[in-house]
Amino acid sequence: MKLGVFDSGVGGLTVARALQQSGYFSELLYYGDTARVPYGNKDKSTVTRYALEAVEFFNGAAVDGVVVACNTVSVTALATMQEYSNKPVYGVVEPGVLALQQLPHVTQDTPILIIATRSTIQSGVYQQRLAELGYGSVQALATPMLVPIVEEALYSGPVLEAALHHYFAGVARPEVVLLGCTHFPLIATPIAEYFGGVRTIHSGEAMVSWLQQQLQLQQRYERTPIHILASENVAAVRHTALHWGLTEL
Ligand code: DGN
Repeated sequence: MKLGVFDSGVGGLTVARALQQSGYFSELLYYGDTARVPYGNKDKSTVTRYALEAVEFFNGAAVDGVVVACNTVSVTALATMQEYSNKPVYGVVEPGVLALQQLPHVTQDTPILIIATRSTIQSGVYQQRLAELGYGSVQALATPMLVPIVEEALYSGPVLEAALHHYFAGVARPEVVLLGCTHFPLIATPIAEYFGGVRTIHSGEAMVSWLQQQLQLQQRYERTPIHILASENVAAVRHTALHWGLTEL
């Protein structure tokens, strides 16, 4: 199975890495809209317009489905993308929710913290979904500053520590942190350690597990080459991909 992977920039590379490492896919085609990143603070109509341009691109590409490797796009434009796409489009919200449901020892009273961009938190999509499923102890927090921190490769050290303190100082200790932004797996360990060791949910790992279950994937491939395209500065995206552990570029 060949998959398209769409993101506003480089964050979706964490999802692409999980897809690549899973071995379930024969090929990946990544498209990052680096010319217009970040999407996290843009309004719904703008994000939807950009997402539809990505649909147009993938409609003409030789892939069997498209993963939306961005939470901001998934909460804003997934249904519209599905409407206009000529192949299945998979968003990261349902996989993240399923990963939470399948995490051992999570009950409806387990304290859960969702962190994401401002758009994702303000959309209320995760909060509503978890409320529907009966989770009663959910906090949601916009942590937009963590996106440029990851892009600056500040995966540890004083800048990250200050940002974590800035956002989390007043937050009751959760047991699970749902990383509702595809940049955040790169700082999952410091986030978990800030709270004294908690479990984290990553969009990429969640997507692999969800696709495997939904599509009953069984065949494994020895290699999963990834082709990387971007609306601007593709060399920088490829550089980040290598830095973040993708291979077969
Ligand atoms: N990585 C994106 C997400 O998962 O929402 C956010 C990046 C951005 O566009 N600010």
